[in-house]
Amino acid sequence: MPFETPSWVPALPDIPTHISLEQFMFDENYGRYPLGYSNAPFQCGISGRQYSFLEVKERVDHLARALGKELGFKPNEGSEWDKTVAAFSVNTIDYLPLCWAVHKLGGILTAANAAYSAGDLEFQLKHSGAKAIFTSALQLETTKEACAKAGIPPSRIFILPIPDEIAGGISTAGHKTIDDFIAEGTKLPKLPALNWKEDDGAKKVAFLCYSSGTSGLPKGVMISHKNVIANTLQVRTKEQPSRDARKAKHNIAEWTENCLGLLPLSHIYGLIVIAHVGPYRGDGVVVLPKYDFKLLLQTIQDYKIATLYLVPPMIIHLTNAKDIVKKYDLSSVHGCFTGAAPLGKETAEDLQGMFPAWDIRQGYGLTETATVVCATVSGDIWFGSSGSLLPGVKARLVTVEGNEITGYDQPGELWVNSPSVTLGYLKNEQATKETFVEEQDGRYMRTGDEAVVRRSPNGNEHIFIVDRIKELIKVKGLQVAPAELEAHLLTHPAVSDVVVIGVPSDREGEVPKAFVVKAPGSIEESDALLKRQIKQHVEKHKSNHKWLRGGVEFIDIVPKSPSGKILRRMMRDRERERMKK
Ligand code: 4UW
Repeated sequence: MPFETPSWVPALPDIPTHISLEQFMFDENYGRYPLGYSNAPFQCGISGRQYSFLEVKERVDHLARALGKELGFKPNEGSEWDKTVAAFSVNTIDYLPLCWAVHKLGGILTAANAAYSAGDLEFQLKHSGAKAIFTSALQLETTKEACAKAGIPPSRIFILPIPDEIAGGISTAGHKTIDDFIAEGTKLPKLPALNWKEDDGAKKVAFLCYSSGTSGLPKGVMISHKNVIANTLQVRTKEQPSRDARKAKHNIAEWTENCLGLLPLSHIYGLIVIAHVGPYRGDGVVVLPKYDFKLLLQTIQDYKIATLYLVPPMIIHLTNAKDIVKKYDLSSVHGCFTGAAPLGKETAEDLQGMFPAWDIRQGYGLTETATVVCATVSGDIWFGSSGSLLPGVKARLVTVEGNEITGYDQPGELWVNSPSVTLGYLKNEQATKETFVEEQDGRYMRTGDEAVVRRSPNGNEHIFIVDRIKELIKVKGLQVAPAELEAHLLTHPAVSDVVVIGVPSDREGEVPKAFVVKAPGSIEESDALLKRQIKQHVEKHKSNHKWLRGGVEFIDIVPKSPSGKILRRMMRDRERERMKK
């Protein structure tokens, strides 16, 4: 028997499957907060620029008209795969309007991490078959380099504007901006609505986000319109009772608030939890394009932010900087939500000591489950726990031998069934088959995470993520695939074999470390020089968060199974033992 959602969680409403995400976000028939009363969905935390929800609706409409004309995309013609547009930008208030305009055309938005190197971006552009790209001034050079290699002409590189103080004077002249398109769109005829039938939204892809899954290189996760609609409704439904309680406590009829849009909107946490759930329930997202600690504190104070969405390294930053933090008025905050990597119990307690009134909550999820599987909610918080299951989710715990665990406190791999479980990996049937499995009671995603279920003092079943079985490394909550770094390191002449693992880091959660077997010819060089060269080989070609901050160590042999598979876990356990000493 799988684990299920507690009975006190309200039932999930019907999930519409004949509409696109854009319709879901703007049409009041699907349960959203009334458009006219919503906060501005996105407001720039630096310039203060914002548009009301009704204005955003118009901007999306005009953008879709002009973009459709420019790229030859029509809402009801051609496959969504021929209408893929990439976004490669720091956070801006235009990021989501761009996504929704692409959806209005029946297309796919592929979101690339703004920290990507040209090589990383080139891979995603080629793999996704993107036909055009929107980028910001900061990423323009990298975009040009990647597009030249991926066959996207300069005329298809468009700009998402960012505040001048962030753009640092970089010129984007010669490239159309989103505002140019919107101005043009006001003069173009209205587009026909999408003519989707029941279930089309369950099959059509809205977002293509990249994740390495349980092993290997980054893969394109096909996220349907239904997946995102489902997760938005799942989170909203589970949180509704605590929001209603807050409304009652403050004796107000309506409740909208500001939340923090600092985490990358290109990552599933930002894209779904922050940028869809927030605006759908009428909240405003205060968007920040970069992580700067004092700017963050100032923004919380100035914009009276109520909900913080953070990752554990940022919480550690807060608890390590008590003297700075207390100079700011953070009294507007009532909730701090964290996920993407484990938040230690001690850190949560430390933060609670600083802010006794805050609900310090944790959510767990994956790109492949678009997004949240379980989360703690106000009134049911247990530090260390990732909370109980969202409505519509079933979970199994399975041992290495394939036996199902139905009791408490016994670890097993977490398998998840949910309407938000995605369609699979693009052009990778093997990985899709291994990761998404049909069981008698539905389709499950094998998460590659080890979990236990525990019963809380108030009788609720909570999920604790206790370890990672899969290869993934999480640096500040962002994915790094060891196999990608290993393949790259093997191209260095001094490396004859290599294994990369994640090692703990206070600042970043985890960082990659390479264990290298030296190539015979390279033995002459000094170890220090070789290590530096190997690190630089990564720094030259890979995004900053993939750099070997855990160091390089030389070893004689990479431990492998008889079939040649790297025994990564053995390396990791060995390293953990060494660090304990
Ligand atoms: N504890 C331990 C956690 C946790 C975790 C994720 O890059 P992806 O594919 O996706 C994410 C999703 C983040 C997220 C999900 C749900 C949610 O509520 C929230 O907001 C607070 C954020 O990061 O990486 C997925 C992998 O990240 C690890 C785990 O290994 C998972 O398979 N992970 N959340 N609370 N580990």
